Formats: sequence, structure tokens, C-alpha cells
Amino acid sequence: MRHDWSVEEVEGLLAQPLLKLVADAAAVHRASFPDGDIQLASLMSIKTGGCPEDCSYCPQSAHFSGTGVAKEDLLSVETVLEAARAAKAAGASRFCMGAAWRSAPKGSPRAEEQFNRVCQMVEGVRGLGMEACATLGMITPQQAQQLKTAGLTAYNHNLDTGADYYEDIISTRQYADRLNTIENVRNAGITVCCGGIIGMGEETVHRAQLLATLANMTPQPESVPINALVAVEGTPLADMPPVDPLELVRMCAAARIMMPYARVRLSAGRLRLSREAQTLCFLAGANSIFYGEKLLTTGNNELALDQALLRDIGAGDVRVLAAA
Ligand code: SAM
Ligand code: DTB
Ligand code: SF4
Repeated sequence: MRHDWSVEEVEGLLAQPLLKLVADAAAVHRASFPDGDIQLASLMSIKTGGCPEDCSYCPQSAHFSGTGVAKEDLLSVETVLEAARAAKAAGASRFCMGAAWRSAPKGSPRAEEQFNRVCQMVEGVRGLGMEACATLGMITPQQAQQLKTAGLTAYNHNLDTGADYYEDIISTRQYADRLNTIENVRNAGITVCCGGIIGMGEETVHRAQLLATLANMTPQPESVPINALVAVEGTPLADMPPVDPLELVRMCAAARIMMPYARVRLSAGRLRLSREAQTLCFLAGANSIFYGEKLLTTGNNELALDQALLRDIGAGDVRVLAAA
């Protein structure tokens, strides 16, 4: 495992002939994940819309009107646990909870109640025997510790793109803010889930910067979500052309080669991929998906179709899928 990737080197990796890139990635994948299982992670928006950040890709930002996403309150613990039980019954092993916050609530009695409620959700999900992940925006070292105490398995905080393209996408926070929260998560002993998005108009060099930043972290993130932009009407990126699925294959392959032991998650944008394109991503080293018919506010692949695909390629826990 290396932590000294240069951006030029990663650009070279991404530009390799596709079949060589995929073959190299598949070899790394087989060596570090001999079982070849695919993790099923279920995602739920526990607090939707009205976010003060201006991330250009996001339908939940309060800066963009007309995305069709209304601001809602934090859900109740019971509503979330009901969804977690259903996700478990369908075969998911990880339950991820997302909130449209700039930072996790703190500093007032109402904020404390909300944060404690999230901790109760985490405890409840762990009580079901599932892994629990949360993505709540920026968190302090103390909040990270509280989440750890509640049993949180992983915290998701994406870098989204390369440092040089970041300010083209988000103006309300800086790359350094992201890195700071990731450090707080790491120091609390929670595993790090950190990845990005392609298809936002970035160049290959920005993708290479993102991958180099992730792989050069010590330790590397335990999960790396690779998202393809879901272009939502009303957001500044609404008119971006869809990414070529083969670009996603390249990102998965490079992530796998650079981060041999990470769960590389084929994340948003999977709805647009054929079964064959998804299979190529799995061959290239992706070994986790968001499983469930909704991401946060947009749609995701049908459960029955995912179950059929996993059966047909012989991945996933067939007994769990058969029972679902
Ligand atoms: N507000 C928190 C934050 O930004 O960290 C947590 C929720 S936020 C929706 C989680 C991640 O979802 C973002 O960092 C981004 O990578 C991804 N995301 C959001 N909207 C997306 C879109 N339209 N297409 C692809 N990925 C998206
Ligand atoms: C991640 O990397 N992708 C997920 C999860 N982590 C939180 C979110 C995707 C959101 C897609 C747009 C939506 O449904 O709102
Ligand atoms: Fe808010 Fe997260 Fe959406 Fe950015 S990505 S606007 S921080 S919910």
C-alpha cells in the first residue's frame, strides 16, 4: 500500500488502455478480497432539504429554488429504525443516514436534542446487528467521540473532487474544512468513508487529484464512494451531460489499485448503468453498492433487479438474497 502517489502518476493510471487498467485492478481486487463479496449498503435521508451550503450538484441546497426538494425536520428515531429493519430484511448489512446540514447541530438545547436523537438512531441500527454510517456535515472532535460512543461504524464525508476544482463547485466551505472533519472522525476511532463525484465538468487532472488525496491519507479511507453526478433540475449542474459509464469503470479501477483494501462503492448514478456496465465496475474492483430504491432524494435501482443481478453474477450472500 502506497501513500506517495503523485497527481501525474494517477493521471497516467487513468489514461491506461482500459483492458489493462481493469485487468490490473481485478488482480489487486482478487488478492485483497478473495471472497469477492459485494457489500449492500442502504441509504436514508433522515433530515432533508434546506441546507445552507451551496454545493452545485445538490438538490438539497437552500440556495437553489426549483429542485423540488422541500425542507423537512429531522425524522423520529422510530421512523428511521423501521426503515433500517426493512433494509436488513432485504439483505443490507450497512445502514447509512444522511442529513442536509452544514454541520451537525450543537450549541442550543434544541440542537443537543437533535444530535442526541441521531445518536439514538445509531444505537438502534447497531442493535439490529447492522453497521451504521452517518453523514451529517462537519463535526467537532467531541461530536465524533459521542457518535463513536453510540456505536457508529463509519462516517461519510466526501471530498467530492480535486482541490483545484473545489471552489468551482462549492463556495460556502473549503477543502481544508472537509479534511479537518475527516481527521476528527479518524481520531475518534470511527472508520472513514470518503469519495467523490465525477461528471461535474472536471478534467482528468481533478479526478487524479481526488484519488491521490484519498490514497495518500494514512490510513486510507475504509470506504470510497464513487458517484456519477445525478443532474437534478434546478441545480447549477442540471445541464451537465451524463458521464460515459467507462469513465466510472476507470475511476473504480484506479481507486482499487491505489486503495487495495477499501470498499469501493459504486454509488449515485448507478440507475443509468446497464447490468453489463455495473459488472465491469465490479470487475474493476467496486465491491459495494447503495441498495434500496432511493438514495437521499433521487431514485436508485429496483431491489428485485439488483437481487437478480447479484444472483446472475454470483456475488452477494445468496442465502440472504433468497430470503429477501
Ligand atoms: N450534508 C452532508 C455533506 O455534504 O457532507 C451529507 C449529505 S451530502 C448529500 C453527501 C454526499 O452526497 C455529497 O458529499 C456528495 O458527494 C453526494 N451527492 C449529493 N448530491 C449528489 C448528486 N446530485 N449526484 C451525485 N452525488 C451527490
Ligand atoms: C455518497 O457518496 N453518495 C450518497 C451518500 N454518500 C450519502 C449520496 C448520493 C446522493 C445523490 C443525490 C440524492 O439522492 O439526493
Ligand atoms: Fe448540504 Fe450536503 Fe447537499 Fe452540500 S451536499 S448542499 S452540504 S446536503
